[in-house]
Amino acid sequence: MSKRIIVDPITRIEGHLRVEVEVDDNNVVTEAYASSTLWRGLETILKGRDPRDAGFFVQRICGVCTYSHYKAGIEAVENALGIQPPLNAVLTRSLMLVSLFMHDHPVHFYQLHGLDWVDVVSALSADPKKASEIAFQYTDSPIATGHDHLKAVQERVAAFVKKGHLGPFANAYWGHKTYHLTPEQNLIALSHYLECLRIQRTAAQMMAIFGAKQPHPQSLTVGGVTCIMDLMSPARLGEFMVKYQEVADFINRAYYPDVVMAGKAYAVEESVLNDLGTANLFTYKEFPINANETIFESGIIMNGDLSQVLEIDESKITEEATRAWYVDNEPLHPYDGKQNPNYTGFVSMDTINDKGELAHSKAIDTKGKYTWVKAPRYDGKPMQTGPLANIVVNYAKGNPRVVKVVDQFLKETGLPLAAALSTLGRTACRMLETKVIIDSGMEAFQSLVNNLKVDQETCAPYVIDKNKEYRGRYIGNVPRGVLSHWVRIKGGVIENYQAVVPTTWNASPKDASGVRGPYEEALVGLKIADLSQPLEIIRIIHSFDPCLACAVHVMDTKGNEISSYKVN
Ligand code: NFE
Ligand code: MG
Repeated sequence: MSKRIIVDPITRIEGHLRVEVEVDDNNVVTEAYASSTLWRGLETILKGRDPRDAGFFVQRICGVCTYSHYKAGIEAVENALGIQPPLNAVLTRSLMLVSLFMHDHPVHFYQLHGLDWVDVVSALSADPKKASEIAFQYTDSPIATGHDHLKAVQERVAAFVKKGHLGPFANAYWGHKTYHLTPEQNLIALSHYLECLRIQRTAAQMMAIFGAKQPHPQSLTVGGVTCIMDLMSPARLGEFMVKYQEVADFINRAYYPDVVMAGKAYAVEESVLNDLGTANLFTYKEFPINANETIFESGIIMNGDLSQVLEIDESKITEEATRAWYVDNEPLHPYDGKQNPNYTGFVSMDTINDKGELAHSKAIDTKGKYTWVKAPRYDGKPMQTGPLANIVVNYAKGNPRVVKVVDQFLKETGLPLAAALSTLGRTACRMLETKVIIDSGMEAFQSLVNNLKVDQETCAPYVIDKNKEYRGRYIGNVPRGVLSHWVRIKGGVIENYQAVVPTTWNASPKDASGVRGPYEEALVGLKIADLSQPLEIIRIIHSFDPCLACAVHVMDTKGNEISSYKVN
């Protein structure tokens, strides 16, 4: 008999995500459904607006990747109007994106995903002196060292427990048999969890130096950037460099060694090793560091074949909605995308609750529509995007910046390259992506400083001809993977606007052929140790760093309720 396990909501993500899996008698997942139960959005609201405002509206899609949609909205319009922003603007935007990644990835590892790997309760029984010594196994200059420092961390968390509650550490599956760090290793990582709360503020300040504020910076404009005063101020540039170094130092001395530590310890855990999910990988070039070069390159790998990296043909990108709550099922290219809602809800189902009693639940209709996330496809195929795709594609292409960092990591952990294609690999690749960025990002800074000496141009002039029709797009890489925005302009206003977002690719539902999206595919075949504590499901889903706020963005322009539904 198959059983249905429902996890709703998945916490420590942005937005609302429900996952349902069917398991067989051996507790092995035979089918999976990822459902976004929150409906919001901003694509429809853009119709009829001035294209110069697009960036400001779409920025509100998400406050996590707070800069991604802003940049995408500005650059899609620039692409449509044929504007090439000056080099100073290109490099400033690149450094702001560097700042976003330096913020977003460590916060994901420690605050959102870390506790899937780190058992906080176990850390309380660690010997701080021993932990202080063990920290040196993973880096020559650990942050988590010193008996007093680690003891203080332990006492701080123990104080929560003493009061009878674990505060932010409540409601987890502590003691679960798939945790693999020793108490001392757990304490090391826990101390970095707390330190990351401080360091993420510095990373946010980096963005604000050029962006005026964070979240939601506001110094980008169609044509360029407006932060000329900051760019011409040696003090502001110096401040950026100092903060950059502080955050990079944390990444080198905490994030990197912690992932090496986890990589070694979890090399025995089946549930994080054999679950690549969709083996079609998709990434896009990003981080200009001078007029001609980017840190990462674009590319596609199909069916896990690393021997062949294909070029991207953007005409092959579509979104369909056979299994999503929209009217128009058929695959449409984003220039022609539609989002007319068609909410069909859940079905009711007889279930057994965790006390063994018969109960009734709402459940996903396994034959019908089940999510607000559309199904993006490339050449009709689902694609996995994000740091795993970015690192693996760039490694396969022989990008020297990536090869150097990956080879070093494999040497330190003893893991084979094939381990990259897994949940453990997804989490490691996010750290490795951050490492490549901090190792190369200062090149963009140097190029900017050098260029400012001879050229102070920050904005390109342009006109919008009301008698002309334009269309253009932005495609780039943001923390969760490939982001694209597609705009058509007619009569001087926006005619259609579509955002195809990393989490839309990864949280995609099945399509007309029944082919699963990447989250779903990653779950199938998973063996769950204890059905009442499905930590393995959460760990796999978290490794993608879901952002459902980004993935779903539709609303009625008049603010009317289009449909009502209940969330448990
Ligand atoms: Ni809301 Fe986002 C990123 C974008 S979504 S976080 O990164 O774009 O997947
Ligand atoms: Mg969209």
